[in-house]
Amino acid sequence: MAAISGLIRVMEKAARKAGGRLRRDFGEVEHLQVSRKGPADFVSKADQAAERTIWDELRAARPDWGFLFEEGGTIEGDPTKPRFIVDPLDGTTNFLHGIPHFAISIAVQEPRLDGKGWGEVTAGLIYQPITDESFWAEKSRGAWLHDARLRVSSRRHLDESLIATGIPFAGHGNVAEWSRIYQSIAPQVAGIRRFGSAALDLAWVAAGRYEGFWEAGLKPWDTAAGCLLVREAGGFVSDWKGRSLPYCDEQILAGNDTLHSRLHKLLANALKD
Ligand code: 2AM
Ligand code: CA
Ligand code: CA
Ligand code: CA
Repeated sequence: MAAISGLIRVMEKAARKAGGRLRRDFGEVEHLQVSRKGPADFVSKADQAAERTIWDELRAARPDWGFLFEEGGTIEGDPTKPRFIVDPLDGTTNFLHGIPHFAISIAVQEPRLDGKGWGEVTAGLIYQPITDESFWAEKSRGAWLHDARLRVSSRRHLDESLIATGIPFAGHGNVAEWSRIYQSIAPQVAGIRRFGSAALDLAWVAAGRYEGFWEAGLKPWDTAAGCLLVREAGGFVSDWKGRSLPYCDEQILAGNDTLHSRLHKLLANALKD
C-alpha cells in the first residue's frame, strides 16, 4: 500500500482540478479555439485554463517554489527550493480532435547542491482525466497507479514487445532519421504505437503496457515526470547515446533493462548507416 506524501497529494489535487475542467471542456467547441505557437503547434483555451488552475493550486501550497510551465515559461522561486515542471495538457492535438488520449504532467526538480541550475527529479505525477488514472512516483519510493505498485514489463523478447514512439510532425523532428530508426525496429517487434502523448507513453512503459518508447525533440515538461516513473518502476531511461539524464527530452529511449539495451543497439545501428 502506498504511503502517499503531502507533496504528491498537492500535485494530485492540482492535476485533478485541472483535469476535471479538461474533461468538461473536451468536445466543447468554444474551448477548441486555438492560436498557433509555431507550425502545427496549437495552444487552445483549454491548455491555458488548465495551466492557470495548476498554477493557482501549486503556488498556494508551495509559495516559494519556482515553476517551469510549457505555456507560461519560467517563474523564479527561492533558489534553494525545488521547482515544479508542468505540462498542463500533453496531447493537445488529440484533445482538439476529440481523441480521449491526453494528460497533465507535473514533476518536481531539486536545485543542484552547488547552486548551479537544476538537478534530480524527485517526484512526478501524470494524470489522465478521461480514464481517471493517476500515475505517480517519488525518488526511492517507487512508481504507483493510485495505490498499486507499478513494475515495467518483464517481457524479454523483441518479437513480443509493443513499442511506442512519436513521429515527426510539421516543425518538429527529423523525418529521415525517424524513418531509419523505424525501419530498424518495426520488423523486429510485435507492434509500434503512436498515440500522441509522450507523458502517457512513459507512464505506460512504467505500467508495463509498453515494453519501450523512443522519441526526439521533446521538452522537459513532456518527459520529467515520466522518466522518474519509468526508473522507479524498475526501467531504464537514457538519451540515444545511453546517458542517463534527469529528463531525456532531446532524445529519449525507455524500456525494461533487456529491451532498453536491445532497442539501444537497433537505434545505434540505424543512426550509423
Ligand atoms: P503537447 O501536446 O503538450 O504539445 C507527441 O509526439 C508529443 O509531442 C506530445 O507529448 C506533444 O505535447 C508534443 N508536441 C509538441 N508540439 C506538438 C505538435 N505541434 N503536434 C503534436 N505534438 C506536439
Ligand atoms: Ca504544446
Ligand atoms: Ca507536451
Ligand atoms: Ca502541452
